[in-house]
Amino acid sequence: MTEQRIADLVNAFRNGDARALARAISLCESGEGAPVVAALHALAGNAATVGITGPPGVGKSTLCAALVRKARSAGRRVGVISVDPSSPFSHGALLGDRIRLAEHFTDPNVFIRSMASRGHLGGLAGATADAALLMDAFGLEFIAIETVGAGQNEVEIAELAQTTIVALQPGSGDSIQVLKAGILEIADVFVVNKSDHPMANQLRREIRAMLGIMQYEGWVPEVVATQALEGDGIDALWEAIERHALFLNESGEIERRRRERFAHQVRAIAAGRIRALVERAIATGSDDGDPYAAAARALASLGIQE
Ligand SMILES: Nc1nc2c(ncn2[C@@H]2O[C@H](COP(=O)(O)OP(=O)(O)OP(=O)(O)O)[C@@H](O)[C@H]2O)c(=O)[nH]1
Ligand SMILES: [Mg+2]
Repeated sequence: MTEQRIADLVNAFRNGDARALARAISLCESGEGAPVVAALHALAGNAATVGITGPPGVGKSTLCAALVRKARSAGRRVGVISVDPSSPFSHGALLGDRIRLAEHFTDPNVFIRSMASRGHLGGLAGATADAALLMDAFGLEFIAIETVGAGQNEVEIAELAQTTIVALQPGSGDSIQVLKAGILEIADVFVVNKSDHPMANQLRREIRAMLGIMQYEGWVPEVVATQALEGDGIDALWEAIERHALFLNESGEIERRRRERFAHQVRAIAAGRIRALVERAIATGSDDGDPYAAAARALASLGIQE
């Protein structure tokens, strides 16, 4: 893009044109977002970002839609980022999200964006972090980021969001998954969704028992039971999010998280670039003989001497 077109885009963005926001995010997705982020990042820093993660089908999108409704009734301008772990174009889940978020599609104060986490340099942290930053800079005040829990995704969402919600459902063995995936360290709020299920109380007990084993300093994760479809428990969830935000502000933890998020983004961008350069060196190098020597040659071609 020419400098003039970038300047026009930045101007339209500053004037509150939602198409400019969409365009800016698309540029980030195609790896061309650097000048736009450079021009706009200073406007960010005011949004509350909430990550919602959990196993497939647990009700993340339904929770997300309910939280959007809540944020709108509190008068906040809202952004939603729905991260699809595979392709956003082939997955049925996206259609489902559109249906669940349908009532918000016509609301000019709700900006909804789906993204693929694969295929971006830096994975989830790459374009998703850019999108969250740009939505924040655009003046959206509550940003919800949904991603399917798939190992690394949960950890990344916790780096990205101020408040991380881990949604689980009763009768699915989810608590075992939590232990395995290291989710206890990253959840700020646990949601037991579909709490009309007979096993809901057991799941709550299991989560509480797991929390009891951990040594938390400061914030101890809350456990909220919801029935997202009916809107039950959403007020309690909203209050837990607000308590967590208050804790972050009063303890100064918010600044530490901001620094961590920044470092995480820098790491993702820099590592993504190095990876791309290494891939290029591999593609153009010879593929016989000693892999260590080939790696050293690839690094040497980037000016890195071991
Ligand atoms: N009984 C019951 N069903 C629910 C509840 N919340 C969501 N559902 C249903 O569960 C199904 C999955 O909900 P989604 O919100 O799409 O779940 P998700 O976690 O976003 O799913 P993926 O994005 O595909 O991983 C839908 O059919 C919802 O209607 C609930 O509290 N109780
Ligand atoms: Mg979903």
